[in-house]
Amino acid sequence: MNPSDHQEALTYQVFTLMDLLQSYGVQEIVISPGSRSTPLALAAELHPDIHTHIHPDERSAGFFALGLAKLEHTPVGLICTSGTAAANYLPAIAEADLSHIPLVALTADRPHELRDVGAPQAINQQNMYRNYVRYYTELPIADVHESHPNLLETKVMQCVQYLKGAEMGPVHINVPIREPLMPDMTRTDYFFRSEKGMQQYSIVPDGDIHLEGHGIVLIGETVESLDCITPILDRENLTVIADPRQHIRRDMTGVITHQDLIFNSMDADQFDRLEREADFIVRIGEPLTSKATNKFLARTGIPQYVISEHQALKTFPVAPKEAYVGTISAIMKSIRFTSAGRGPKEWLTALDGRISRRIEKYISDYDDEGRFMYEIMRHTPAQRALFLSNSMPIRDGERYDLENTQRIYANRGANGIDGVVSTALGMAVKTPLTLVIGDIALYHDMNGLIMSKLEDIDINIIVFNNNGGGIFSFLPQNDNQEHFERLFGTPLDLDFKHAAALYNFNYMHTDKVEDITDGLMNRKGRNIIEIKTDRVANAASHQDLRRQIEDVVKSVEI
Ligand SMILES: Cc1ncc(C[n+]2csc(CCOP(=O)(O)OP(=O)(O)O)c2C)c(N)n1
Repeated sequence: MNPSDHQEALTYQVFTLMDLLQSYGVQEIVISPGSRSTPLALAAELHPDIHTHIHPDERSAGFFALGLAKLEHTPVGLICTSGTAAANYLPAIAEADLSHIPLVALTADRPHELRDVGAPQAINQQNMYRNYVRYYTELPIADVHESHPNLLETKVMQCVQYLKGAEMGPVHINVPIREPLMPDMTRTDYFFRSEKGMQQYSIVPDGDIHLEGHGIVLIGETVESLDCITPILDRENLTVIADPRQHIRRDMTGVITHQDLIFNSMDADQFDRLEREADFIVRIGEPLTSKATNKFLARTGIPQYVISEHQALKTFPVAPKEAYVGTISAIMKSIRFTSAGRGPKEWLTALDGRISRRIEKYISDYDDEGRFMYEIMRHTPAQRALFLSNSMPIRDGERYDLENTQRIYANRGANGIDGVVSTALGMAVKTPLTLVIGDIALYHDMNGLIMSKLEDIDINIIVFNNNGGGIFSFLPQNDNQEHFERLFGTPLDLDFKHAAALYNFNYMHTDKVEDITDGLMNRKGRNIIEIKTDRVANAASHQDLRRQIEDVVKSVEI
């Protein structure tokens, strides 16, 4: 191919690829700088309907894209150069796989003659995310063969099938590019900017499902908004329990949210009563955060039914009797519920209320992370989303949320502490947001803070600095003090005021719960609020309050 043919073919390929992806809904792309990816980056940048973000760190970029996509499950693209740059997307792609987030990784690659020969920045990128993506393809080297347009359309059409619906998740297109790398930037006539419909999936079961008696409906995180099924759930014979990440708990009254404390504290007689009174369990959406609830599910003999909006069925913690895959509201509408006798709804909802009141009464005796979380939630306005990091913030969030007013988000697909800052910042582009995070997780993705500065993204970051991994003090590893600090506690002795200064954040620190006010929680701009706590005292006071709750649960008469 002569040089002008090469440039023409390359320009056609990358401009058309970008235009096709945009026409199927990819309107945002996070680009990390590099040379081999030049034509892809320029194509995205020049496309008038694609908004680009520039992120210099691919690991954080992957999570930033995940955050951009997370709020509405809109597809977001990623562009990086060849080599280890691409490998850095893996953690975010693994999370996207498990949390069904439509990411499109476009990795530039060396052409075939530069692979396996010792050429620089060339690693094996072929299907490198194979365990985590729904679709992989490699484009041919751009050429002028007449089959090329059809091939591009086909590949994009195949890949976008996974950006919506029951198999939604990440996809990977590897793009080998030969030098010279500059496309013809005048050829924006390749951008047709058409809108291609992506099928709106609605899978409806063909049979009639009949569930008789009293049921417990456990609802985890879902892509579909479940507001429309509240009238179906609002029945005498259904006890509804919602995960903190399930927003139905904001809109529906009588939803139980203290399931973790309830299942943690129930004794054998109470479990027996539940077994007698509940005839079935319906599990909707993703598995729940609460360990105690999952333990209960694993051991109960009550027949369980799973309703999954994704083909990749998650049976954790135990395989159900039956599973239905499809649109949740359609499935729920097709279920015939009939009831007789007395179920557990009354005492379970009463118990949920009594736990709230007990927390309310005694919480002010403490000044630990749980108390701070309680105050943070009380003072955060409803329109602000809360992103709660793994591991204690999401658990404390579940435990001490008495008002159920905010939308709560977390990376609970793979439960990683990597990429939390970047995911939260990606989300903060689209909604006012507060991130609550521990010191280790903040350190882990400190690089991610740069996007707040580069794109002027407002965010409130509240860091519980207990100088190490607080979660481990709640685990049996804590019993062996000889190795605990070095292997699990891992104190880092960090003072985040330096991070705040480096990334141009406002900074304040406090150890007084009185400082958690409406004003502080709704502060505009880019803020890091550091709360210094003590891991050992925090674990002890958590156990203390838990004993109070145990008393409440145990006092329920059988
Ligand atoms: C990428 C990754 N590495 C390690 C872990 C294991 N892990 C879970 S929680 C945790 C400590 C977190 O500490 P911090 O962020 O300070 O929060 P805290 O436990 O104090 O709430 C670690 C290392 C993980 N979940 N993800």
